Amino acid sequence: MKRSLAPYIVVCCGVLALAVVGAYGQRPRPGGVRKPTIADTVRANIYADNWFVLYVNGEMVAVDSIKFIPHNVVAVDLLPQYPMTIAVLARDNADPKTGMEYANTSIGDGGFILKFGDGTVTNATWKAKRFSWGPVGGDVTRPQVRDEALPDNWFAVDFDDREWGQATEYSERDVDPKEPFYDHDFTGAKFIWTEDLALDNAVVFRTRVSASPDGKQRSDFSNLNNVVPDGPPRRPRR
Ligand SMILES: [Ca+2]
Ligand SMILES: [Ca+2]
Repeated sequence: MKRSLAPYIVVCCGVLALAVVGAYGQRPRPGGVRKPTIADTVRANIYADNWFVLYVNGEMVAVDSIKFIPHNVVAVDLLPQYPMTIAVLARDNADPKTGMEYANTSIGDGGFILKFGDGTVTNATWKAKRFSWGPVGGDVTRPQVRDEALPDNWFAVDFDDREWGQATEYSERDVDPKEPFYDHDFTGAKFIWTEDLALDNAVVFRTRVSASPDGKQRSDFSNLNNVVPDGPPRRPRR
């Protein structure tokens, strides 16, 4: 008697699918949320002349590990969530009392550029405001610095930056990035700073990304900590 193989094929395919889903943690969890994997993240490439701290949706996600030289690129994985509020404090290397560098012998310039794997890039649509600048008027004989207090919540999602000006874009020639910059993907991103690349030494940038710039649909994992797990919690090993 000739028997159809169709039921066996269906069962085998089902078992295989469950095995793959289980292995990668993709099984939908109660509430319809699955565990994120590294494939859900995007790579963030960030270069600052000379230092930065980066907040996404009010949380600190990256700090430049080298405050002066060598000029380095910081590359981290982010789990994107939209709308995405990005806030950056960037600092040029400058003496806090004179605004100058290299033992008060010269005025250095700044520069900041960022690209995320979802297509988020720095450009003149970002907001920018200076909080420390000097030497005032470029006067290197009697150098003075002016500071404005950084608001406590400058990185918060609901911080009101409507009165701030736009960032100014600068060319690669203006900023003169060092070698690590060319080893990372910054295609489409622009160097930004305030209107004064040389004298403004502490700058905050902010922007709000309403949806993924590359148009790719991404899962929202923002409520992950409120999802009831599949099984009972594991007991700690003794
Ligand atoms: Ca400077
Ligand atoms: Ca500099």
